[in-house]
Amino acid sequence: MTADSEGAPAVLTIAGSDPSGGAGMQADLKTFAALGTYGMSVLTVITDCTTEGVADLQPLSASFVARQLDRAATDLRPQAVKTGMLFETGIIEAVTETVERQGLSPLVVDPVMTTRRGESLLSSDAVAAMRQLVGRATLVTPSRPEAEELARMSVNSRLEVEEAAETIHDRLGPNHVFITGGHGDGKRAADLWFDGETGTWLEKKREPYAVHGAGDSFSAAVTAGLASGLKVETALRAAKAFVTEAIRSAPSRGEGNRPLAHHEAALAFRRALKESRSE
Ligand code: PXL
Repeated sequence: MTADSEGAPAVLTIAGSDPSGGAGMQADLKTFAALGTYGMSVLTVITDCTTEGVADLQPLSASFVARQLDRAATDLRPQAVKTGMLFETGIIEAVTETVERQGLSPLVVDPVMTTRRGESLLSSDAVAAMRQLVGRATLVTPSRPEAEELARMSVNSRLEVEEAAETIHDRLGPNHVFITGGHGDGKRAADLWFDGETGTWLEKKREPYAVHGAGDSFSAAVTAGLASGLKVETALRAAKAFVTEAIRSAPSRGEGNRPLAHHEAALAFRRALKESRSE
């Protein structure tokens, strides 16, 4: 047996850098480590970002992103892959082509388009390429505004969240759709999971403060779960428990929104796994 097969599962993120450490690649790698997986990362964009938001960004060339991905995935085969901020058409197409050629799976696509403050993290002509990538995903995890863009409809009620998930599934072709913050009534954080047949709401209490990097950390936690061999449903439920606890224990840090407490939340993920095993 090789050392690889005995070690922690390898999991890869293709994402942008957030120097404040709360979102993007940094959030993904912290999540992977907290959940006991071996994290790998392909950098797409360097941002000038703090807890107060993204001030500027510089994308790498699409060919260099593709080369990093090709070589990293050949050297250390990841057991699951997620995408975060890809920013422009060239990078999205290069990632789509390489993921396909390398047969990288399962694939979680977090179709990063905007921050919670509404800052754009995707160039306006890149939505078409993003829709193509979403079609290759095992799971896509849009926020409500991103779901509106992908489904090309406005979403203002639970029923419309359900319709948007079905539309994304049927028109674009991912196996599972998970819309985060799908119902913003203030008190509950309610997300919708659609598996191609049934929509299921996952709900937890919402904290009364804004956080930085919750969507990234959630999709990273699901990807770590899939790399560890969990079924999609088990990975989603454990990731929701993880991100809820990482938000609950987030101390105020910096001038803006709170970055999450990834390490404090690892136990919540493991507890959720135990619960799903005993059901
Ligand atoms: O949370 C979205 C996001 C993704 N990736 C990077 C970011 C952000 C938000 O700030 O900076 C690099």
